[in-house]
Amino acid sequence: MTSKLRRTTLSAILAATLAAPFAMQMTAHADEPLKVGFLVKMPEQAWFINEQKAATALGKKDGFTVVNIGTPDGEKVLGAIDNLGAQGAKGFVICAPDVRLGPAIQARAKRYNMKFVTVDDQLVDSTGKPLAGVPHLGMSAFKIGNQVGQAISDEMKKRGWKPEEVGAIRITDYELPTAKLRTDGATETLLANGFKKDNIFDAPQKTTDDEGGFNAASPVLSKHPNIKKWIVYALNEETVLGGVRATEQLHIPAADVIGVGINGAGEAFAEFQKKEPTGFYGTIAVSSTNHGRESTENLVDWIEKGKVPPADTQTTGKLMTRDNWLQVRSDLGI
Ligand code: FCA
Repeated sequence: MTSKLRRTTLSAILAATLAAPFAMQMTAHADEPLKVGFLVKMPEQAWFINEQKAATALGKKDGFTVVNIGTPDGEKVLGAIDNLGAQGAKGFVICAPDVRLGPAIQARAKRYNMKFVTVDDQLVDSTGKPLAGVPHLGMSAFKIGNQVGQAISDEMKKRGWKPEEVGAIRITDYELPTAKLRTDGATETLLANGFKKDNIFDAPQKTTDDEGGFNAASPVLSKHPNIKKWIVYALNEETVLGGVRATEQLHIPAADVIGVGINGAGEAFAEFQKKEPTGFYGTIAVSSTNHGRESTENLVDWIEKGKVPPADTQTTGKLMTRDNWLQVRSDLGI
């Protein structure tokens, strides 16, 4: 054997040895049914519980497995992708805890040759633009914000409130594009209906849940004790509920508060079932069931049939209040 030939043989053996564990890993999972992940930033929030439930139900019906994982920070997201990779999963749906994790998530998915789609919060690249090549399904955020603004304006008129005597707590998360679009949409419609621009006060939130809303709204209320009537809006109903709780803490009567959220999930239902109406007037309900089911279906069709999902699917919402919540809930299949 010439030394050149020996070298070639040796490197071939080396390559085969190195490749063996990967090949074994692939064949070990080859006969198992398809497995995909469903990763959400807040696994305790009713919205995300519904999405994961819908994904799991679709898997049961169509014969694939969904691994539901809660990923509240970047480290957990990357760990979850590693975990899915080791289990032989072929892809995942994700609502990430920070949309700027986009390039890191994309790199990690590539390592395991996994496809992924985003739901609710669209990932961005290093320049802040939507991450290319990652299909997304989310709310038509600005339009749904417009619906929030319209619902508040209509209710203000119904209660005979004069714009000059009303303050607005706009609970914001400007790091999250869908959140900014939602509150911008609401602001636009409120102003178009005669709301006073100077009476809108920003309350930046740290987390997009009740606690985040409460902590953001409280200092705004304390700073303006002369304002007696308040409206509250934000990216979702959990946050608005936190804001409404802050008005209750200061003994502002429910009749003097109009909070309108977005989502239409468990928290709003619980509020509508309270004996007396609270300052939480309503919410723009969107079907979390459809979000969970359709995003998963898109991913699975992509993996199994090579059908690339639409780049950006935008869903619509409907105003849900104490009066119609049961009907809207069943219409939307939530
Ligand atoms: C964001 C919010 C959620 C829900 C979702 C559709 O992720 O944080 O509450 O509104 O968009």
